[in-house]
Amino acid sequence: MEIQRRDDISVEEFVESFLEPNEPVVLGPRFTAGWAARQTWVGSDGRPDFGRLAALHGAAQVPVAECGTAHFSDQRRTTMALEAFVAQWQRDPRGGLYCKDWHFARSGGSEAYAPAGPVSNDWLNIFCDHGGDEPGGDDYRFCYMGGDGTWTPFHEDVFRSYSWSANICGAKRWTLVVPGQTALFTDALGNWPRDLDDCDAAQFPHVRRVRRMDFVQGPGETVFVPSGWWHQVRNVGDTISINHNWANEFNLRFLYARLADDMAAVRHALRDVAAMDGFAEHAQLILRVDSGTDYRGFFRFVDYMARLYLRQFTTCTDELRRLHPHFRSAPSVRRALRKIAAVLDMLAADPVAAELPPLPGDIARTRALVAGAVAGAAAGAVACADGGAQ
Ligand SMILES: O=C(O)CCC(=O)C(=O)O
Ligand SMILES: [Fe+2]
Repeated sequence: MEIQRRDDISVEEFVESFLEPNEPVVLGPRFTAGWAARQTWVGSDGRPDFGRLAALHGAAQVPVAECGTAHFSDQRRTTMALEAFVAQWQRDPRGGLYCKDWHFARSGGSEAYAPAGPVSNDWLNIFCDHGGDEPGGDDYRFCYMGGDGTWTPFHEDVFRSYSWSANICGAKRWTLVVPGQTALFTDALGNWPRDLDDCDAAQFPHVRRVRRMDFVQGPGETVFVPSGWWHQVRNVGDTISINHNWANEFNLRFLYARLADDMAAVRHALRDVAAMDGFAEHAQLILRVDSGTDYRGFFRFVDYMARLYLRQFTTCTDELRRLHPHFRSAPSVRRALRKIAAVLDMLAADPVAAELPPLPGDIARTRALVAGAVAGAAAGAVACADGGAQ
């Protein structure tokens, strides 16, 4: 299958053609052309300016994967100063060291780039900035850098979130798998291959039938990875990228479905002790360790966003001011609230939530507030529909 590409795209078209249908796309280099990172980190030969990187961020402690190793479904990881990483990278460009999941914005890098308008509707990072301890508690803004052949094994993104990933320099070879095919690539124990192109045919006999998109992302291009599209990525030449995991009204239901599925798996694994005192709370604890959040954490996220959108009818909040104006126009605010209402309805009907005080009451209260707004109580204008000026 062919990936779609757009040199330019309006936010409205991105919503209609990619966010709503949950389809991937590669956006052209114009979306990153103005980034400081693209100008200052890259030499005139198009390769990383190693000296500059070390001078700017050398002291930062960064997580580094050893791509030649396996650690469960991932790779072995260490931490080192960026300066040491860059020195090793220069010394041995094919040594397989891959700086990944470095919380780059948190280490002072937020001036180096600005998310493109179409992907600015980023509730996960708004919630993290507000100090919400769930889901996750840390932000989801990363920098990746590594030499030719460094790679990320096959995976689905955290919480079934979206990702966008922009190349500062270098190229990436991507494989994206159309959702709904997990039966073709998991074995009886629920294991999946680290590399779709190099796995045990006896363990994964159907892997060749998986419908997938294979493509190369060039310098400056941004890949949008929709929710639930498993993927693996391999760098071609010395490559630096910036990416965010993100979520919003369009994939909130996928995040909830993922949480509910994970919950069902935990309850199944613990079925022999289901009668024990405090079982519901124990199951939440395990869910939290396994999946990075639990029912209360997920509700706190939805509740925070619901209240933020409700406030839009009277105040232009700083949080939403960061989004492209399309995403805070009156129709978008109402659409976000409708989609939040749908997820709150599912949570209210979920027997797991019913057993976790004070969730049932909290869900009912927020649901009533959102339902009131959706039904037209706040059908008028919103406070900062016009690009943020109040
Ligand atoms: O660039 C990589 O190595 C991995 C990127 C990725 O998995 C993502 O953006 O979701
Ligand atoms: Fe990913």
